[in-house]
Amino acid sequence: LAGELWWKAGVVYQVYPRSFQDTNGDGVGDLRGVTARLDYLAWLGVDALWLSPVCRSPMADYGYDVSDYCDIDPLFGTLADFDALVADAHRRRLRVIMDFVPNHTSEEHSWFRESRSSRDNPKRDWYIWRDAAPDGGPPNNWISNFGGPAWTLDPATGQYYYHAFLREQPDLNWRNPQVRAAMLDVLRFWLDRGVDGFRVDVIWHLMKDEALRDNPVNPDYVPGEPEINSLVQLHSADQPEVMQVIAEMRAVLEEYDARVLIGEIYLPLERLVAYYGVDLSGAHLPFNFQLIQTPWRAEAVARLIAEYEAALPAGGWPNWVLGNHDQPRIAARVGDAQARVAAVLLLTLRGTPTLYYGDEIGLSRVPIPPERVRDPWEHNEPGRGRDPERTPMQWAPGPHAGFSTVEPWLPVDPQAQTRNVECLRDDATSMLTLHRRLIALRRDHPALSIGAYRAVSVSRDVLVYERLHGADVIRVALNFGHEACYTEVPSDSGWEVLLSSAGGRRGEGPQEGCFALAGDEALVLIRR
Ligand code: TEU
Ligand code: CA
Repeated sequence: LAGELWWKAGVVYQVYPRSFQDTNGDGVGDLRGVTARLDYLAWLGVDALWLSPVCRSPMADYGYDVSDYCDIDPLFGTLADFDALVADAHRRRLRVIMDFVPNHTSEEHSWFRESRSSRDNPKRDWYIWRDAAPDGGPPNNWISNFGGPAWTLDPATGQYYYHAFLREQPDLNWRNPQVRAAMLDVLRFWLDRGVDGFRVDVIWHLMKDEALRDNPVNPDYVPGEPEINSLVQLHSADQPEVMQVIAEMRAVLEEYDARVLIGEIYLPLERLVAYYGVDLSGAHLPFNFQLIQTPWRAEAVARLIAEYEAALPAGGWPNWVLGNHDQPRIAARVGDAQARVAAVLLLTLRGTPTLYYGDEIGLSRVPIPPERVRDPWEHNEPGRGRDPERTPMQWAPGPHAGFSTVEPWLPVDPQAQTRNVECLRDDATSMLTLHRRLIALRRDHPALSIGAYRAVSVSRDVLVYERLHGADVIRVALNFGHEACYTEVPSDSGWEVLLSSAGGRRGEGPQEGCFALAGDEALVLIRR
């Protein structure tokens, strides 16, 4: 796929490097492990891999706390390993997207060490330092996304610093031009090394209210939800000034050819689409997490698709996400059977799909015994931890599922003996085969990758839509229910099954103008 089309027509695959493949026997995945599995990704048929952070980090938040943006953490390997990964990926026509974490650094970054060393240090203003409130408490009421206060008092200089996440993750001050220049240089550093784009962490957080006003109390807060939701994040995120920052990042990418800017944004639809920017000067793909946040019902999903399509700015390219390293896995949310329907949905909607590693083999919530909890969020707010969706990839039966030769950093799924790539790859009805076929269909039929979207119908359980390109019409019928039913097709043309989520049925035609849909089955049909 040439030019900018690659990120429109292609499928992005998220690799969580700690959990993909360990090659040096320390129980943690590494860059050589990713390289060793590139043949698998090429076989699966994806177009790009997005690597969660691999830069130098004390790992308080597993790499989302960077202490050196221009080096690889020794746990993952070296810059030479990274270069080899990019070269090997490109040889297989796979693109590499890096995770860029610009909102905060690690507290161990040299910039923060300098900044905290004294009130008049030249880097003091690189972070957000404020005096205590008159009562000695924090400067405002903002709360950390991981629970607890978002301000930590630094006794040495007697001021508080702001952190939207852990205290080990101080927020950078993006209002400071030196910070901007230094961070944009980080983008160039990796672009020069050949990366094909960035997924920008919490991009909607970069700018905060200049006066740091208190956030209003959320009247709809339900106790038991994450504490962050007890306030409306009116002043701590999604400020209009952030658009200028994103446009500056985008301008750096425009110095190179065919690179992609993806933004991580958890906001309601109407705000999300603002991140395409004025005249599309913002993110190419503001991550669309709406499928994660919408109830798994045919009508709700139909409404969501319609609203999203309607909200997109002219020329803005859509995208869809079912899961990532922060969210319960799709199979855990909707069940194993419906996860197949979800795969068909993700890979046939209009827009770039992002597939989370392991979802293609049907990985679900892996139980984590208390003594093996790794995510700090779980310690702050029990039940919120993200370890169950970050467990090792399952490659083969046998010890540690072929991920490592030693006990991995997180437990392996108890079902790994049968749920693994080796066992599923030649099984015509497996989840893995389903994914591979869907991805192949997208390649074979431009209607599926770049075609237009047309809603057809929705009933209580069945959602039907079409994808159109030139004279080609592909119709998708998804049964969100567990009961068998039928889906009608217009009788003026010949229709046949391209794919069933259950396997088989290829080439089958309608009977009396209908295709039977088993419970939890999705069909992809083509008009001949
Ligand atoms: O996540 C940002 C973020 O908002 C999530 O923590 C979200 O609030 C939560 O998972 C529930 O929806 C990004 C990274 O993806 C995450 O892994 C990091 O921990 C976080 O930023 C801080 O860098
Ligand atoms: Ca390792």
